[in-house]
Amino acid sequence: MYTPIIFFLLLCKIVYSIPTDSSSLVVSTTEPAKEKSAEFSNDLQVSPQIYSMQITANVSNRFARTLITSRVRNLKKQAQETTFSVILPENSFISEFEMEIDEKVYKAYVKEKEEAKKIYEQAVMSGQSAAHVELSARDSKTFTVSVNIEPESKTIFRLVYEELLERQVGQYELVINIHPGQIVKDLGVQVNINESRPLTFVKTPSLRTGNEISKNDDKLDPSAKIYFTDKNSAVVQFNPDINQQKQFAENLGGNTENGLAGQFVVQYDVERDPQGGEVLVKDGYFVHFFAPSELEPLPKHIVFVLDHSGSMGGRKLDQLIEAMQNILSELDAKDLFNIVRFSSDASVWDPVENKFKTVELSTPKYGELEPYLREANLPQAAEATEENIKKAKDIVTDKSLLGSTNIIAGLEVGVFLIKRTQENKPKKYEPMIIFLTDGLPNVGIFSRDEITNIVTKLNAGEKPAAIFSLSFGSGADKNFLKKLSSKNLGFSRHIYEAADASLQLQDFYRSISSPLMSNITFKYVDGASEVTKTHYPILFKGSELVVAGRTGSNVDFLPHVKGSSTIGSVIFNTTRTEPVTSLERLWAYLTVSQMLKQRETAENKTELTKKALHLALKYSFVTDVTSLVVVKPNQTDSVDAEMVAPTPGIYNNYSI
Ligand SMILES: *[C@@H]1O[C@H](CO)[C@@H](O)[C@H](O)[C@H]1NC(C)=O
Ligand SMILES: *[C@@H]1O[C@H](CO)[C@@H](O)[C@H](O)[C@H]1NC(C)=O
Ligand SMILES: *[C@@H]1O[C@H](CO)[C@@H](O)[C@H](O)[C@H]1NC(C)=O
Ligand SMILES: *[C@@H]1O[C@H](CO)[C@@H](O)[C@H](O)[C@H]1NC(C)=O
Ligand SMILES: *[C@@H]1O[C@H](CO)[C@@H](O)[C@H](O)[C@H]1NC(C)=O
Ligand SMILES: CC(=O)N[C@H]1CO[C@H](CO)[C@@H](O)[C@@H]1O
Repeated sequence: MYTPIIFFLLLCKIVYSIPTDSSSLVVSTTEPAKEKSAEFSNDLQVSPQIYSMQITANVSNRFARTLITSRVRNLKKQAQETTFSVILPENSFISEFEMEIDEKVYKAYVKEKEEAKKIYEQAVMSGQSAAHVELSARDSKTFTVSVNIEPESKTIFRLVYEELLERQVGQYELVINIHPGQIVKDLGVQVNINESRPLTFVKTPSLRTGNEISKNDDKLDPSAKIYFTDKNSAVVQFNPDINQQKQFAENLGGNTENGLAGQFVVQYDVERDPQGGEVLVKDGYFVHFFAPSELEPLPKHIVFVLDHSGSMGGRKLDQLIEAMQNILSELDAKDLFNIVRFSSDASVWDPVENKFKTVELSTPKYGELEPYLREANLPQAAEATEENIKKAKDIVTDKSLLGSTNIIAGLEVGVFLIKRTQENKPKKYEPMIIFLTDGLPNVGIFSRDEITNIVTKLNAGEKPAAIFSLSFGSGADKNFLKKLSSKNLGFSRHIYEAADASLQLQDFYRSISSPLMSNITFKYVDGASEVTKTHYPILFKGSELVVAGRTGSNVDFLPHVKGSSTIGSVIFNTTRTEPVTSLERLWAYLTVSQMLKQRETAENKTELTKKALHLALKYSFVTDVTSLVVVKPNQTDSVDAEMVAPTPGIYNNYSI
């Protein structure tokens, strides 16, 4: 979900951003400052000039706090409008924003959403017009504010956002979007990494557009400076001068006049604990990082449930075929797999005859097909032998497509295949379904809630399959897939319809291809409280599980981790480290994020909203339940001065 951010700037501006899937951003503002006549100004600079943009990020215990400082000056002899726009990672929360105008600082406050919305609507009624700003990057959200700058004066914007870096494929990645919209004389990024464990590497890969996965490209090598201050700390600096900014802009496919527009990325990892992970304790808070380094991947039974309806035709199908060629190659020799296709019907790949066999359903009663499917003698799961993989690679290139999208048929057959393998094979296989669709169900069962309920019920055996859903392009319902996966031990991903779709699919597969442990439970001693999620269905190689909480007065705080792995059921001990910085905000961030995620799919959101709101206000996080309010000078009657000074208590009223 994106966070709409509401701004109230008295007298001059209101900006209400509604980030959309497709990337355009709606911003409503007042009329732009009137250009009087050019003769008043001798300089050729049209818009206000950003003469400095500095971005600093402190990363400690994988928690990043990023500050963007943008200094703008208006060289003209009349007032001009300037827009401060920032793209930030989807999972981050803005926590501070201020503007400095004529040496006076105007600080924004985080407010309950409805409250902020009322002010916004009030202002809209007083007549604001709308404008569009194009700014986009995948998995991101945008923050925009516009203000007038007085003639020959300066304005400084400062924005802080925070996020917990997620470990994927063996590394943490801090992504910094740089989009000043013009060449900036003094442009710099500094990242300070301070970890509790030794750093194994720190890298700065090629700059990215943020919209396509690209290979490393020498022309986009940021050539950033990396200094190791000690074995746990490093400083990364990137200071492209005017010429380099033009060069990068061009190589990223943009207009050199608009300056650098792309992502600067820092990747790193830390030394791992071989077993239970490290527990950091400080000031009554703890954080537990768990990524065991000595486990073998579990064998898996993976069922691909792939949309083969008419809408997949053309480029999307070509990309899926290309991705499947690589994904199939990466299966482990110990794995089992099935391929199910669905369009108007479902069909199952038969490795013996190497063809897809349609599951004939005359008058299907979905949710109760099991007796029928048992009779139908569906093909067995294939072992991931070289021969089977070769056949599968060949058969998936078949491009015959049928009209409709029978999602329930595909999923019910997929869940059945998992269940049957569990009955037939005494050896434990980690059950996984990869479900990909580009559209809405339009045959079989239409109701997405009903499909979710049926599949969840069918999948509720002793060892349910983790269902990973992929929405391909804009035609699929992301919320439905999110709910389906979150109720079935998995998660969903969006595959953007673009030239690199096949790479996106492969990257996704790589992140889940090696399950190391299942049924993982973190055990904490008495006294630990307000602990985040402690049970996880699966841990993948290269990722990490993070649990945070409060320790109370217990000083000998050493938790255990239980779970199943290739060596059977294990109980891991942990090691304890003293962190370099406070853990409180990390704990608050993780707690609020998990509550908001749970809230997305909860039937009754009341209690979760209340709890998330309480913490978001306390720690000043701009989230789905809170908004930012800034009051600029020159107040008018249309606003209650209470909005300027935060009065805790008043804004705890909320409505859904
Ligand atoms: C980073 O840490 C330094 C030293 O602790 C501090 O002075 C600076 O304000 C921090 N910057 C951010 C963005 O938090
Ligand atoms: C990194 O940690 C050291 C102590 O180990 C501290 O002195 C320094 O200020 C920290 N730097 C940042 C940026 O937090
Ligand atoms: C998962 O673990 C819990 C205890 O840690 C155990 O009671 C349960 O039976 C396990 N479930 C499976 C499917 O192994
Ligand atoms: C964990 O510690 C306990 C004693 O504190 C010990 O008996 C047990 O063997 C340890 N487990 C592992 C996996 O090392
Ligand atoms: C949701 O839960 C709250 C209490 O947690 C309750 O007061 C409210 O009636 C519930 N709403 C619905 C629609 O069930
Ligand atoms: C009513 C009021 O306070 N007006 C002020 C608005 O701001 C300008 C300069 O920023 C002042 O000159 C006005 O007096």
